[in-house]
This record gives sequence, C-alpha cells and structure tokens, in this order.
Amino acid sequence: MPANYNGTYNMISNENFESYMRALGIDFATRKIANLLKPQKVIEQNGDFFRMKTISSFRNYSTEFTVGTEYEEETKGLDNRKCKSMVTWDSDKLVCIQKGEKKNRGWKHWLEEDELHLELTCEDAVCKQVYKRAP
Ligand code: VL7
Repeated sequence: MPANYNGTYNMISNENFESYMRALGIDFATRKIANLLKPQKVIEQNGDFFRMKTISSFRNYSTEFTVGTEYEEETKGLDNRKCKSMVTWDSDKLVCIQKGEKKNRGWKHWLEEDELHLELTCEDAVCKQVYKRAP
C-alpha cells in the first residue's frame, strides 16, 4: 500500500524559492510577484496515479502522472520547458526527476503528520516548502 497524499494543503514556509526561480531563468519581475505567493497544493491520488495542482492568485499549475511511468511534462506558466519526468517511490517519499535542458532538476514530496513537505531542485538551487493540511 503506497502512502496516501490525498488532500488540500496551504503553504506555511518557503525557503530559497528565489534561487530556485533564478536557476530556472525566471525574470526579475515574475520572481518578485511569485515570491509573495502562498500557494495551495491540491493532491488527488488513486494508488499510483496522481493529479497535483498548485494554485495561487497569480498562476496555477497542474500535472498528472503515474508513479513509475515516464511522462512528457510541459511546465506551462512556470518556465515553459519540456521535461521527460518520472516519479518513483522511495519508501513513502515521492521522488521526481525532470530530465531536460536544466541539470539536476526534480522534486521530492513527503508527509510529516499534517504537513506536506516539498523540496524543489534545479542545478545547485534547493528550495524547501512546507504545506499544512487545510482544516
Ligand atoms: C510548481 C514554481 C517557478 C515560475 C509563477 C509562480 C506560480 C504557483 O512542480 C511543482 O510542483 C510539483 C510538486 O508539488 C507538482 O507539479 C512546482 C511551482 C514551481 C516555479 C516558476 C514563477 C511563476 C507558483 C503555480
């Protein structure tokens, strides 16, 4: 039985998002706006199938994938690149590798009690975000 990530989570902390966005080549003005956001993650999971939505007042981003199956990801509204992405389980952690133009790109999710943790990596930048399950 895989871990259950189903739920809605609100951002409570966001470290190094600025350097992650810089590594992705996001322009100054967009970074300034994006840095002020407190997005919400909405995760729908059915076994190994996931739909993940990141919702904010500025932009939304949505992806769907099946763990263990490589898929074409287009980061529309973010850095607008194409990646060959693949998510795998590392125990109860979700680990995504995003192969493409940017080296060392990916993310990891894990749960700690009512918190959803996310580490976003691009090149040498690591952003750490924590979300709390919505009441
Ligand atoms: C999704 C943002 C910065 C552009 C706008 C910022 C809008 C809200 O890949 C992601 O999530 C995974 C794991 O949860 C599931 O898809 C990260 C947000 C990364 C990158 C680019 C700034 C412009 C933020 C959509």
